[in-house]
Amino acid sequence: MTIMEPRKHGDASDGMIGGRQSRFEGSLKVTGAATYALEYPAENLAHAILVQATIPAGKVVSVDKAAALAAPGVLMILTPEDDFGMTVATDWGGNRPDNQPYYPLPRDVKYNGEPIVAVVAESREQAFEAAKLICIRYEAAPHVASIADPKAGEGQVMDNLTTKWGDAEAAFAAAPVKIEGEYRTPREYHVAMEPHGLTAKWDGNELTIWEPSQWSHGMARTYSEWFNIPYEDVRLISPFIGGGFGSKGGALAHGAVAAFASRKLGRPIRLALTRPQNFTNYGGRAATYQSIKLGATEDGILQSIIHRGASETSTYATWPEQTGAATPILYKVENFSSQHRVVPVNSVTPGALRGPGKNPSSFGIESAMEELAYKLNMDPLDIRLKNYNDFDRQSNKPWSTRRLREALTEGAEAFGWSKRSHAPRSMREGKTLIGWGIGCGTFPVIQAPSEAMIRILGNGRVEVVSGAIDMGQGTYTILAQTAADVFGIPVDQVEVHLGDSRLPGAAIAGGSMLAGSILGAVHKAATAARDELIGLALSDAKSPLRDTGANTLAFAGGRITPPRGEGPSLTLPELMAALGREQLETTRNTLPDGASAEEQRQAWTTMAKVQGPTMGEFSMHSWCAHFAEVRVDEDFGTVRVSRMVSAFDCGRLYNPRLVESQWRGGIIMGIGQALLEEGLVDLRNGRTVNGNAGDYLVPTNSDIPDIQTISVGVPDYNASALGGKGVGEVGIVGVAASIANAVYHATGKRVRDLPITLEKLI
Ligand code: MCN
Ligand code: MOS
Repeated sequence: MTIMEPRKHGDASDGMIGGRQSRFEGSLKVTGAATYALEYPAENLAHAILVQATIPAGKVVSVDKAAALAAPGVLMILTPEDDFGMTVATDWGGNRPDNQPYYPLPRDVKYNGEPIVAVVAESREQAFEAAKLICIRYEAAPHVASIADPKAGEGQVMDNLTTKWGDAEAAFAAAPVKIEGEYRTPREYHVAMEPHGLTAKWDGNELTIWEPSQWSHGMARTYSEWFNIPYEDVRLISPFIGGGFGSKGGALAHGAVAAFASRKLGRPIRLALTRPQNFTNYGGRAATYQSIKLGATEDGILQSIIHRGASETSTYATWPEQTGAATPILYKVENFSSQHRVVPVNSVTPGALRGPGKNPSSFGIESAMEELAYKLNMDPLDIRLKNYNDFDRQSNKPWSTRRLREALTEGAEAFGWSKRSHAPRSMREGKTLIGWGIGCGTFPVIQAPSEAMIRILGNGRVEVVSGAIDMGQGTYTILAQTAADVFGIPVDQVEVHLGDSRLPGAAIAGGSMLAGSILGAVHKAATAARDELIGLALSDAKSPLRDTGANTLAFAGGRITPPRGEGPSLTLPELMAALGREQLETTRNTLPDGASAEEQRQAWTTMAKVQGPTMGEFSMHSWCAHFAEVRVDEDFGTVRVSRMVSAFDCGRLYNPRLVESQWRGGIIMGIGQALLEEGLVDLRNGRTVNGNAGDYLVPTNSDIPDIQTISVGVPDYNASALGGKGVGEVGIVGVAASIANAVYHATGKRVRDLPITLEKLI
C-alpha cells in the first residue's frame, strides 16, 4: 500500500516526473498577478449584458427598445431583429451544416432564461439600468419544464447507447435472489469560482478573445467559423481559468454576442455573465433516472443486470447523460441489457460536468449492488470482490490495467472495514447513528493528439510552449516537470507558456485526457531537443565535449557529461555559449509522421482524432473505491460525512501532490452531490428556481471531513506515453453511492434520489 506522505520540502526530485512539485503558477494566483479573462485592460472598452426570455417556449413578437436606447451611456441594443450575418459552426461531433445562419439572440424561445436581447453601454451599470426599460412581447407556446413534468413522456431510445449480451430477461426471471430499484439524480451545476464571460476585440478582420477556456484551439475554430474568417485570424487567450469542470469547453451564445457587438461598434467589448446566468446560459449535469434489476444466486454471484435509464436534454440538441456508462464494466455478469433514453425538455442543452455519464451511472449500480448485498446478508466488500470483472465484456477486450481489487482491499484495510458490524442501525454513539458504505468508480482513458514546442535559451532556461489549458488541475506544473526530467535541470530553470490558440495544438482539458496526451508531445519534443543538442555537442568544432569519444551525453543534476563521467562537464548555459547558440527550438506532435497541415488543424480543433478507451487492443480505464463514514442525527436526520478513504488506480502519477488534490476535489464535489446539490425547476414556467450561489448549495470547508487517498496504480504504457491514466474526473465517480450506502447502513433507510436531505430520512 502506498499512502502518499508529503516528502520533505525542497527535495530536488520533486521537480522531476513523479515528484511532488507544488503548483508552478501558484504564487501568481495567490498574489493576484495572474490576469483572468475579464481583467485584461482594453482601451475604449464598452460593456455588454444579456436580457433573458421570461417564458419557457414560444416567440419574441416585438422588442420595444426606444426608451432604453435613450438611456445614459447606451451605445447599442441587439435583438432578434438584427441580422448577425453569422453561420453555424462545427459541433462537438465535428459536423457542420452548410451555410446555416446562426442567431445568438433567437426569435424562437426554447427555454426560460434564453438570451434574446443584448444591451451595450459605456458601463455595465448603465447597461443594466437601460435593460429595465426594454419591453418584450411574447407569444407563448406549450412547454415541458423538466424530466419530472408529466408532459415529458418517455423520450427517445439512443441506439448507440443500447448494450446487450446473453439473455438478461430470462436470467433475471430464473435468479433465486432479485432486487429492483429506481435511482434519480437532479440537475446539477458547475459553480466554478470564475464566472463565464469574455473580452472581445477586433483589429481589422482579426479577432482577439480573452475568455476562460478548456480548449483554446477548439473555441478559436468556432469563432472563426461563426464569422467566416480564417482560423489564423482568431486568437483566443486563456492562460488562467478559475475552474471549468466541463463548462468551458465550447464557445457559447454570449461569446458570439460580444464578438459581434465589438465588430459592429468598432470597440472592445466585455461581457460577464451574472452568477444567475451561470445557471441558465449553459448546461449543467442533466437530471437522470434509471431502473436497475439485479438477479443473483443464493451465494451472491450476479446472474443478470437489466438497466433502463433516461436523462433530460434540450428541445434543440441531444446531450445524453449516459446512465449506463459504468454499469456494463464494473461487475462480471453473463447476461446484460442496458438502454438509455433522452427526454427533450425546454431547458438549455445540458453539458459535461465532471465525470459525465459515469457519475450518475455509478450512483445507480453501486447503490443497487449494496441493496443486493443486504438482501443476501452479505458484506458489501465481499459481494464486490466476488463479482470482480475479469475482462471487459462490452468490448470483449482485456483490461490494460485494472487494480480495482487492490483499491477495494487496500482501501478497506486503511478504513478499518473489518471492524464493521453488518446490521443497519447497529453502530452508534448516543443519538448519532454511524454508517459505512462503499462506492466504486471508473472513468475511461481518452487520448487526443497534441503538439508542443521546446525552446532552449542561451541562458540555459528551457521553455515549454503549448496552447493547452491549465484551469487549476496542474498542466503548468507537470509540463515543467517533464522538461526538467528530460534535461536533468532544476524545475525552476523551466518556463511554461500555455493557454493561447496561436501556440502549438493540444487536446482539450476535458475528458481527463489532457495530461496523458500533452505529456506525450512535450516528452517527445524535449527528447528531440535534447538529442539535437547532443548531436551538436558531439560534432560542433567549438564544443568542449567533441573530443571525448562519447557517442551520447548524460543530462543530470543540471550538468551535461559523457555517460561514464570521463571528460568535461558543462551546464546547459555553458554548452549553449560554447556552441554560440542564442536558442534552439524544437516542435513535435503525436500525430503519425507526415500529417498534413489540414490534418494537424483538424486534430487540435475538432474531436475527429480523439481515441476512446476501447479503440486499441485493450479496454483502458481509471478505477477507484470510496469508503465513506457518515454520522446521522437520529432526531433531526442531518447527515455529516465524517471520514472518507478512497483508493485509486490511475496508473502512474506524474505529480502525486496534484493528483491527491484532484482526487480530493472530485470527492468534495461528490459529497456536495450526495447531500446538497439540486437544481430546482418551477414546473409552471420552466425557471431555475435556485439558480444563484446563495440558494444552490455546494459544500464548504466545514462540510468536508478528513479525506485519505491511496494510490494502487501501476504504470500503464498503453494508456499514455508516460504511463499515467486520467485523474481529473474519476474522483467524483462513486462518491454519492458510497454516502447513500453509508446512510442506509446508519439508518436502515435507502435513499434512491439525490440529494440525501433530512426530510427523506425522518
Ligand atoms: N495528473 C497526474 N498524473 C496522471 C494524470 C493526471 O499527475 N497520471 C494530474 C496533473 O496535475 C494533471 C491533472 O492531474 O494536470 C489532471 O489531469 P487529467 O486527468 O489528464 O485531466 P485534464 O488535464 O484533462 O483536466 C480536465 C479534468 C476535467 S475533465 C475536469 S471536469 C476537471 C478536472 O480536470 N475540472 C477541473 N480537474 C479540475 N481541477 C480544477 N482545479 N478545476 C477544474 O475545473
Ligand atoms: Mo470534464 S466534465 O470532461 O471537462
